[in-house]
Amino acid sequence: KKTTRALSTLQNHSVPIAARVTVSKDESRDFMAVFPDVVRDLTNATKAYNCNDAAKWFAKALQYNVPRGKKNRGILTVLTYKNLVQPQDLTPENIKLAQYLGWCVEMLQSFFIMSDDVMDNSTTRRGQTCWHKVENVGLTAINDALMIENAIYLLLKQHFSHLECYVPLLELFHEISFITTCGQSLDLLNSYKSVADFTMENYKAIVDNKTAYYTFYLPFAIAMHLAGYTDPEAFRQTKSIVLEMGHFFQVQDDFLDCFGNPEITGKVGTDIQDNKCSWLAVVAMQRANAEQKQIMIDCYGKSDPAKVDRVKELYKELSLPSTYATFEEESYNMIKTHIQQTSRGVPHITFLQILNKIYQRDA
Ligand code: DMA
Ligand code: MG
Ligand code: MG
Ligand code: MG
Repeated sequence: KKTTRALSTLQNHSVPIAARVTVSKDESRDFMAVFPDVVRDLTNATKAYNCNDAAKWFAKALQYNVPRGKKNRGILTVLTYKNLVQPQDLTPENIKLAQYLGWCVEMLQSFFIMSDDVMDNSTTRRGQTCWHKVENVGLTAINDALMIENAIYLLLKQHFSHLECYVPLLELFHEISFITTCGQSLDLLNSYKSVADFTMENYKAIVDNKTAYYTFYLPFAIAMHLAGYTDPEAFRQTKSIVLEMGHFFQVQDDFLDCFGNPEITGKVGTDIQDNKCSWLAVVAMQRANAEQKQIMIDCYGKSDPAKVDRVKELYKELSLPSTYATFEEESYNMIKTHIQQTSRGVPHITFLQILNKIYQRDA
C-alpha cells in the first residue's frame, strides 16, 4: 500500500517547511479547477447504474449546491495538507488528492446545509434561493442532499482506496457526520424549549457538535491522514484547538444571523423566528432583568416581524454587539495562547492562518 509521506520531524513539531502557503485567489482558483472532474466522476458513476436522467439532475444539483460558497473548509483541507508535507512530496498527484478530499468536505457541507435549510425553513443561502425553495425542486432536495452525501464515498473509493489512509478517512467522514447530526438534533430539540430554559452549557454542546467537528476538525484530520500522520497525540492536540475555533466560528455565525448584512453573508437570518438557542439569546437571558426576560418570552420564536424587531432592539439595549466584540477579541487571544502551547503535530502557523482568516469575519 502506498502512503503520501509526512515529514517525520514535523510530527514532533520543528520548523514548518512549506508553511508559508497562504489563502490566495490562486488557491481558490486551483481548487475550483478540480470541480468539473468531480462532477464528471460522479455523473459517470450515476450513468453506470443505468440512471441517465438521474445523472443529469444530479449534475444540476451538484453545480447549484456544492461550489457556490466560500469553500473555506475545502481550501482549509488543501492548505493544511500543503503545510504538513515536505516540498518534494508536493507533487501534482498529491495536491490533486488533497483537492479531492477538500471537495469531499465541501460535499458534506452541502449535504448539511441543504438539510439544515429545510429544517430551519430558510429561504436564501450563498446569495441564492435555497435549493428546496427552487421551483420544481421542493422536497426532492432531501434526496439530492442524500445523493451528495453518499457520493463522497464514491470519490473516496475511486481515488483513495489504494492508500493506507483509506480506512481512517472513511471512519472520519462517518464519525463526524454522525456527530454533526447529533448536534443538529440538539439544535432542534432546544428550539422546542422555552427561551427561559436556554443555558450556556447546552449551547456549548450544540455548537461543538453541529459545527466545530465538521468545519474544523474534519479538514485538519483528513489532511493529517493524507500526509501520513499516525501519532494519536498529534490528533488529540489538534482536536482540542480546532474545536475552540469551531465554537468561536458558530458564535460568529449566530451574531451574523441577527446583525450581519445579508448582502455579505448571502443568507437571511431565521434564528429568532425559529426559537434557536443562539449565543445572543443565551447571553440576553443572562443579562436581562425580569421585565426584559418577559419581552424575550413574549417575542422570541415568533414569526411576527414586529416581535422579531423587538428582540433585536432588546439585544441592542443589552449592548450585545459590544459584548460580542469583547468576546471575539478574548476568544482570539485565548486560542492563540493555546496554539502556542501545543508541542506535537501541526505547525503553529497553520492554526494561526486559519484563526486570522476567521477573526472579525463578516461573512
Ligand atoms: C449550522 O447551523 C450547522 C449545520 C450543520 C449546517 P445554522 O443553522 O446556524 O447554520 P446556518 O446559519 O448556515 O443556517
Ligand atoms: Mg440550523
Ligand atoms: Mg440554518
Ligand atoms: Mg446560523
